[in-house]
Amino acid sequence: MSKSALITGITGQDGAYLSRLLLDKGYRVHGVLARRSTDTLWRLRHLGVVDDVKLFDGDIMDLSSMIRIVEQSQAQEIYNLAAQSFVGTSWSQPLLTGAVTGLGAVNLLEAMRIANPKARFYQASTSEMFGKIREPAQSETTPFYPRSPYGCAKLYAHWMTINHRESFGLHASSGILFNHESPLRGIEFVTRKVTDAAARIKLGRQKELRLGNIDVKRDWGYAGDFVQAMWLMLQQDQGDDYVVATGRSATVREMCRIAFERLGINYEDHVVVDPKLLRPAEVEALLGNPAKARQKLGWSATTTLEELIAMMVDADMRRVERE
Ligand code: NAP
Ligand code: F7E
Repeated sequence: MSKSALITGITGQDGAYLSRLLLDKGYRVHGVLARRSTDTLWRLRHLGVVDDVKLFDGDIMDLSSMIRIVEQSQAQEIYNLAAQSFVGTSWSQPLLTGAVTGLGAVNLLEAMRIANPKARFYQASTSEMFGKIREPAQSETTPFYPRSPYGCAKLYAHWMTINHRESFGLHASSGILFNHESPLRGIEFVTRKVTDAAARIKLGRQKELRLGNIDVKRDWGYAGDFVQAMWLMLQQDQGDDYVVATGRSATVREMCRIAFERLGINYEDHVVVDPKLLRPAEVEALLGNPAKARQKLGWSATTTLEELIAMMVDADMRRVERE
């Protein structure tokens, strides 16, 4: 009998890549589909998996739906990827972010404890928990200092995952993932905003690109690499916490240069810094130390920032040309 997995947030960037990975490994893949008035299946369609996954109506904020779905899917592995994941929005909707991104994770942990305590649990934690960094390279032992309602909500979910592991013996793991991107990244995140704009500018559909703070640094990797680390965590004998990162960081400015150069354009001719896009509190610099993931999981990032941005720019060029 093939293994069964349940993914919340299956319609998001990581949910689509994780679905593809698990289906390729022979899993039966189940997902939670939160009701929306617009089409959210485009990523699953793009990767050619929409007909291969079984979707259940539900919402991470609704405990009863989570209990039913955990029961019905009989999943051995449960991946909690559902979140209000855009940091910018978390200041305008802090309570919704807390309910979905924080309490939502606990709903799912409780659903698993009630309906299927033998399953293995993955929590999508984040480098945003490090926020105002306490060490130049952040590892599993670096103290946290979140800087946004999103970071605070994720920190609650992170500690509740550890607490459920220690209190009830659940096989629960938390992946502290640094920024990871792809052609399936939401357009509101800075890499996709830049690669989409570079393509539009190249094709004469747009003239300028307005950004916020372009001197911040991020450790950017490829989502296709990062979902493998999620799976590896649930193959270990014990649940644990792991930093997943590339170990290289670059500024938004540098990332812009790479993207525009791919199309033979100088970013300085088009990028405008707009103070209206600055965040109320900023995470100035992030750099992950993925040594534990390398040693214990045998995982390391294989896609460079240049390769990642090239992949995204090329995909956006094809898409904008078709429009
Ligand atoms: P994403 O593209 O924003 O996907 C978020 C998913 O959550 C979507 O499927 C969304 O459904 C779903 N969702 C939102 N509210 C929900 C609700 N109330 N009930 C059920 N589902 C709900 O995020 P991502 O980039 O794939 O990231 C996956 C997870 O990793 C998130 O938890 C994110 O916070 C975390 N993370 C991401 C990164 C990164 O760099 N990408 C780094 C660290 C951690 P709809 O499609 O219907 O909106
Ligand atoms: O911002 C700066 C912005 O929105 C990156 C999520 O997946 O990764 C993501 O969160 C940086 C920030 O991602 C613009 O101020 C400048 O410093 O792409 P982002 P994020 O906030 O790092 C973490 C790990 C997650 O867990 C989150 O779910 O870029 N920036 N100008 C801008 N950012 C945006 N979005 N738009 C701008 O115009």
